[in-house]
Amino acid sequence: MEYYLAIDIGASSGRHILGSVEDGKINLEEIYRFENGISKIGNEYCWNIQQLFKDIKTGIKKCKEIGKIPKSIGIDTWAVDFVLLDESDNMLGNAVAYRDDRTEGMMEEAFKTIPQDMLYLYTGIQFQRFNTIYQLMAIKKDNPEILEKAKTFLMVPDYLNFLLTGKKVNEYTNATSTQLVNSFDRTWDHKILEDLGINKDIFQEIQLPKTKLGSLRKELVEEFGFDMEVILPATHDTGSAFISSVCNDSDSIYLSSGTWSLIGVENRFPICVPQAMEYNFTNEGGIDYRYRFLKNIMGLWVIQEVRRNLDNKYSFVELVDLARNYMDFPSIVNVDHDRFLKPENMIEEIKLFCIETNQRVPQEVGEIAQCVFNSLAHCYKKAVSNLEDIFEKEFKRINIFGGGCQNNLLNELVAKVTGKEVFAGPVEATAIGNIVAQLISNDVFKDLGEARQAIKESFDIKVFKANQ
Ligand code: ADP
Ligand code: LRH
Repeated sequence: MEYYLAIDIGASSGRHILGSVEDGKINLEEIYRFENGISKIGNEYCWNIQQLFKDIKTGIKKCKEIGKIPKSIGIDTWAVDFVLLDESDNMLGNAVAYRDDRTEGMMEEAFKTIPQDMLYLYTGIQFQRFNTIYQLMAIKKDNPEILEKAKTFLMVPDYLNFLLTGKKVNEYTNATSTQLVNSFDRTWDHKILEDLGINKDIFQEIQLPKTKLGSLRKELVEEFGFDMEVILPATHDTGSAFISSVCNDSDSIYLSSGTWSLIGVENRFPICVPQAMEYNFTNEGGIDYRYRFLKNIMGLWVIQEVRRNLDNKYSFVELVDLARNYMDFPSIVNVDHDRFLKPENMIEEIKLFCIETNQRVPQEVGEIAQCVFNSLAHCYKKAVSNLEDIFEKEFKRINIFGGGCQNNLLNELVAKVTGKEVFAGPVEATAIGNIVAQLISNDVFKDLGEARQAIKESFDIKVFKANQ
């Protein structure tokens, strides 16, 4: 049996999942899981990259312990965040997280140099204040010496790949999330970089998913007691997740449900029409140059924060069960508002929103959870209606995948509120997409079509009827 290892690191947790193929079906085995999150270093919210790399190594060592040494591995993570390296390849500053408020006002600053509509036309990328472009502008304003010393720009998974292999490349799907890649040329947009005064030489060659990066550094081979090939999946987790949609027809909408909810469709070309910009839909690069035309919605981050505010006393399953006691709770908050990006206290912020909008203020834990899930479903409904406006057609179903698709209450609410049939699964969509890129690169599957067919046949999908 040949094994392929996906290391999928989301904003809330990371996991090592071994994939193998038997009789055309994909089997998964989770061998290691670890926490991820942001914490303050000085006055900045940061990722602990060093700890992540330790966890990556611990999980790789598990493969040897269980006697399943993978033929190749691939890493994917959340998007937009990066590190800058000096001439000796040391990190300059911290791995600052996108929720840090250093980017406040930076979008408006960028638009002074590049008009907003031109930026959208060049890149097709939505306007989120945390995009890499605005993070780089924040560094330029607050710590210009960092950018002056920087010799290398690597996105988080690029950096982890560099630590594994010694090779420096920027993988395409994640690079597009920077809002610095031209959506038609599919490479760094030097005009944007020049206009913003960012040194173009720090950016690496863009490499596509399925590229074989090479073997491990010598010292790691010694540490692990084996070598393996590092392959680029769609290193942007959402790019890998969308590969695993089981509804690949033109009547289906995809919803990758995790810390973020990413809702949209897959296209062969970017859609940069004014209406798409007005609705703030993005055209992120995908495998085989598929474009994910989607909207970012605040997602299960909101319930993660509620849970944290309650000292993690309740599991996600318990929060869903408690919410079921308050199905008629009426208040709806605009979860998509920037105020929910990193509030001091999520529960208080939700209550405040209800007070300000003259709605009933949730008090019980179940009321708060119900308010969050119902609000998410209503937010999805709006995005669906935006999509139907742009495509001038009605979509029939929504395929929800990722960790959040285990929330049956949310699945039911989405079916009820949007009036669309919901297909829930696969849960580990991102890891599967990551493994599939490796499988195609290793000629186990001939192409994406064959791989998607295998995904459909390999994983259980739950159906929620619209009128339930
Ligand atoms: P990330 O974007 O961090 O990779 P995941 O895809 O792992 O996120 O999804 C995490 C989310 O999935 C959690 O925030 C939680 O809301 C939801 N979740 C995970 N397990 C369950 C479960 N058993 N029941 C309901 N919801 C769940
Ligand atoms: C989801 C995700 C999303 C990005 C956000 C920063 O994990 O990658 O696609 O917009 O994190």
